[in-house]
Amino acid sequence: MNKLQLVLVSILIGVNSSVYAEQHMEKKSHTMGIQQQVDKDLLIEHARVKATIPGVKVSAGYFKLTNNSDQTMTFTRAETSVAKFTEYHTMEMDNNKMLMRKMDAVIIPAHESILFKPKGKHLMFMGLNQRFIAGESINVTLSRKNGESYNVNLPVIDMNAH
Ligand SMILES: [Cu+2]
Repeated sequence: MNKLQLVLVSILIGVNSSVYAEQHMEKKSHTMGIQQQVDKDLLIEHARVKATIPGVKVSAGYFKLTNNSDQTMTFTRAETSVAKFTEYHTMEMDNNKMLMRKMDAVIIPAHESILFKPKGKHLMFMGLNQRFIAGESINVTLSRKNGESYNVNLPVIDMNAH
């Protein structure tokens, strides 16, 4: 995301915050707690991805992933047809700046969960082929190092929602 796009996003968020806050309250009850049992071993909860405005080619996805198996799961790839690049990112403070960094692997120990959330770990979509419109959803394939992959569905939420 370049500087101009960041400014545009900030302006939009600032101007419409009260309207979006109301919509968020409503939407929240719909998206919170939704569970997708992707596989007998993998549960995804509260999955969502941020809507985009025209011209913005990046977005971020969040969810809670639970490994219900007896083995460590190591995710190394993610793909979707609607973005050129999909990466696992983390956010870290560096000299008082939040920096995003690509994670080569996301490791979930047996019977544990990992949380992707705003200002934390996220699934980064870059080079979007289309706008992400609130109310629609996108399909993403999460792949493990051992070759196993899982199809998950991420509902698109307002860009001000969490
Ligand atoms: Cu990122």
